[in-house]
Amino acid sequence: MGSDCLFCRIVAGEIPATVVRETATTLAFRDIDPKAPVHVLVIPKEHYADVATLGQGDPALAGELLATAAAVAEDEGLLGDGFRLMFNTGAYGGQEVFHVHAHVLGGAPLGPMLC
Ligand code: D5M
Repeated sequence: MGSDCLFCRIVAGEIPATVVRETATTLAFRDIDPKAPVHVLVIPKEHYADVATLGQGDPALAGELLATAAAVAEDEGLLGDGFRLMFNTGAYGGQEVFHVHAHVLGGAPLGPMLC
């Protein structure tokens, strides 16, 4: 996608982000407006608009995204008490940035619903 996409610009290094993990195909960085003590976004470097498009277009990359999310949860000390992994998808799902991202949320008890 490129210059029109905020998260593509983070991947390109054009917009700063607090990166916590990077692989050849994925990037994890702290959410600018955290909704929990730990709030990290995990994205594929390649542009896909949402998780449905990614899951159907490149299931292997979707798996790599999940592996990075799990590694972030481990790094952040979330595996013992648990955490939430969330993909807002489309207008009714409350998605605001249309470059697929997993929200990794934890560090405190979360309510039954969030965001
Ligand atoms: O969530 C989009 C998320 O993206 C929302 O939690 C804020 C976050 N955001 C927006 N801009 C930035 C930058 N520049 N750095 C880090 N995080 C950012 P959605 O699921 O689309 O509603």
